[in-house]
Amino acid sequence: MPVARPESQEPRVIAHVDMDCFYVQVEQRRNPDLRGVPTAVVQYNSWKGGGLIAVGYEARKFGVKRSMRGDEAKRACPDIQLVQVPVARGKADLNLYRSAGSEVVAILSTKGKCERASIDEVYLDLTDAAKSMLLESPPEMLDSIPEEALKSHVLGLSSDENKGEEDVRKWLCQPNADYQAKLLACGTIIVAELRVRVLQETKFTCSAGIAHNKMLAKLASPMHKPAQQTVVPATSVPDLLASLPVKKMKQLGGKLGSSLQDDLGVNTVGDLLKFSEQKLQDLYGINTGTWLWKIARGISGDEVEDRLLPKSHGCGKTFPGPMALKTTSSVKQWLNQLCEELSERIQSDLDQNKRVAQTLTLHARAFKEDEVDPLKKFPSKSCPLRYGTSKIQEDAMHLFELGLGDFLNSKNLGWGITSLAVGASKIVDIPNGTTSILKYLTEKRTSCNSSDCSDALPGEPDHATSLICQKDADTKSYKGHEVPLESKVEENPKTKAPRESASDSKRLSDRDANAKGTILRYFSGGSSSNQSSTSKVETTQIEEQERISSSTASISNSHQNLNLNQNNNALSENWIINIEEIDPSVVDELPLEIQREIRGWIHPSKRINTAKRGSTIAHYFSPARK
Ligand code: DCP
Ligand code: CA
Ligand code: CA
Repeated sequence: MPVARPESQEPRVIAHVDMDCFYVQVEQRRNPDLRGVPTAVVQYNSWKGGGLIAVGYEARKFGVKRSMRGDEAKRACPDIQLVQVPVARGKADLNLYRSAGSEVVAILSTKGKCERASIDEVYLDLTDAAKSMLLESPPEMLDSIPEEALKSHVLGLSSDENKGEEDVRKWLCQPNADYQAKLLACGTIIVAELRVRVLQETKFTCSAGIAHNKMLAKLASPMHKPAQQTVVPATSVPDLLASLPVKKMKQLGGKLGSSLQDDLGVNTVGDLLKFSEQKLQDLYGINTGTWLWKIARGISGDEVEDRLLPKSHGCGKTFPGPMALKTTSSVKQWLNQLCEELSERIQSDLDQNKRVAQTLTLHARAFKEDEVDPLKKFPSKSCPLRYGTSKIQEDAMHLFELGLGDFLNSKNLGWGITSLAVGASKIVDIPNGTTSILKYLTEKRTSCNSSDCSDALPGEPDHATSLICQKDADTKSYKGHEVPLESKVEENPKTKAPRESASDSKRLSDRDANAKGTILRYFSGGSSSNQSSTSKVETTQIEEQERISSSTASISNSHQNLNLNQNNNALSENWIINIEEIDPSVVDELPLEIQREIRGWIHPSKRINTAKRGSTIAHYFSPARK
C-alpha cells in the first residue's frame, strides 16, 4: 500500500527522463539504415514472428503496438523492419541496451542526484543546480535561451501553437514569479541542455517531465513524446489532476483504483478533493488515506535516491504457444541457463560495484489441466540468495518445485510453463571497514551482507537456515528445504562463490579484522589467547559457533575473559573474549539487552543478572535457535 512521505518544506526541482522507443534507438544507432524507417525490436523466438518489445515512432503511426507479434505488425505496416534482440544462451541478451542506458545515465548524473529507475529512465534532483543558476545566471540574464528549452510544453500556458515559443520565453524569464517558479524555470533550461548533450554524445533522444516532485515529473514525461519535455508549474497542478484518470497513477492501477471508482465514484485524481483526510483514512487506513489526500493535491515527498545502479537483476524467458515447457527436466535446463546469466551479473556487480544481492526470486507463468481453478497463477517464490552458479541453480529449482506444488495443489495434473524468470534483489553495498558487529553477523549468517541489521536480530526468521517462501505478500518458513551455511570451496572454479568459499570467507574476515573493533578482534584470541591468530581460525570459530543450537555465556578469569561455553560435545571449544579489548563503539551498535549484558561484564558492579534473561549474547550469536 502506498505511504505518504513527509514533503520537504524547501522547493525542489525534479526531472523524470525517459528514453524514446529505447531498444529501437539502440538498434538504429547500430544500423543507421534503420533510421527514419518503421522499426520494431522483437523477442528472440520465432512463434508468430516473435513478440514486439519496442516499437519505433514511425511504426506507431501505422498502429503497430507492443502487444502485437511480428506477423501482426507486418500486416499493419508491411514495410516494418523487425530486429531481433541479441541472443545469448538461447535467450535475449540485454547487455547492449543496459550499457547504452548507462551511457545516458553518465551524462544525466552530472547535474545532480540521479536515480536510475529502469533500463531507460532516471529521476534527477536538480534543486541545487537550479539554485546555483538562479544566483549566477538567471534566465532573464542569459544572452539566449537554448532552443530546446523554448520548445518545452509548459502546462497551463496558452496552447496557441504560433505563440508557443514566445510564451515559453516569457514564462522562463518571469521577473515577478515566486522563488519556486523561478527555480522550475532554471530546471527547465538545465534539462533541455542535458537532453541536447545526450543526443550529441549518444545519438539518442529522450523525453522529460520537470516538476516539484517525482510523482508530477513522472506524470509529465510521457505527455509529449518523442524528444520533448513537459513542465508542471505548481499553478497547473489542480487542472492536471482534475483530468487525470485514477488508473493512470501507477499505484492506482489495481484494486485501490478500482475501489475508488466503484465505491466512491472517483474517476479522476482531482475527484479525491471531495473527501477529507479523515474520511479517506477511515476508508483506506491511515497511511493510504493520507497518501490519497496528498496526491489529490499533487503533494509527494518521495526523495530522488542517489543510485546509478539498478535495484535488482532479473532474467527471464517466455515459452509461448507450442513452446511451453511441460517437463521438469526442460524447466531445469532453462532455469540453469537463466541462473547462469543471473550469477554472472550479480558477480560482476559485486566485483565492479562492491554490492551483494540478498534475495533470489523465481517467477513463472503456467497453465494446467484443471477445470476447478484454471486461472490460478503460479506463485512467485523467494529465498536467501547464495552466491555461486550451481547454488543459484539448485535453489531456483527448489523454488520452482515449491511453486509448482502450490500451483497444482498437490494434484497430479498436466501442466505447462509459458514463462520463467529469476531475479536477485535486496542489493546492498558492502560497507567499508564497518565496525558493526551486527553487519558482520548478518553477513556470515545469511551468506550476504546487509546494512539493515534488523534482519539478524533475535526473533527474526533465520535466513541462513530456513528457506523463506513468499506467496503474495505473506511469508512463511519452509522447513523441507534447508539452505545450510556452507564452508566448502565452490565446486565450479569458473564461478567464484564470494560469500561462501573458504578463500572468500578469509577475504571477508580479513576485511573485517582490519576494521577497528569488529567482533573478530575479540574472538581472535581463542583458546590460544593469541590475538594475531589467523583469519582462517576466526572464520572457523564463527562458523562453528553458528552451528550450535544452544549455548551459554559466563564470566571467567576474574572478569578478564568472557567464556562462551558451548553445550555441544562435538564442538566443545571455548570462546575467550578479552573484556579489556571490547571497543565501546561496537557495544553501542548492539541491541539494548545485549549492550546491558556486555556493560555488565565491563563494569561488573553494574551487572544485571543475565543468567535469567532469555536473550544473552551467546543466545544472540547462535543462529540455530529453534
Ligand atoms: N521493454 C521490454 N518489455 C516490455 C517493456 C519494455 O523489453 N514489456 C524494453 C524495450 C523498451 C525499453 O524496455 O525499449 C523501455 O521501455 P519503455 O516502456 O520506456 O518503452 P520505449 O522506450 O520502447 O518507448 P517509449 O518511447 O514509449 O518510452
Ligand atoms: Ca522509454
Ligand atoms: Ca521507460
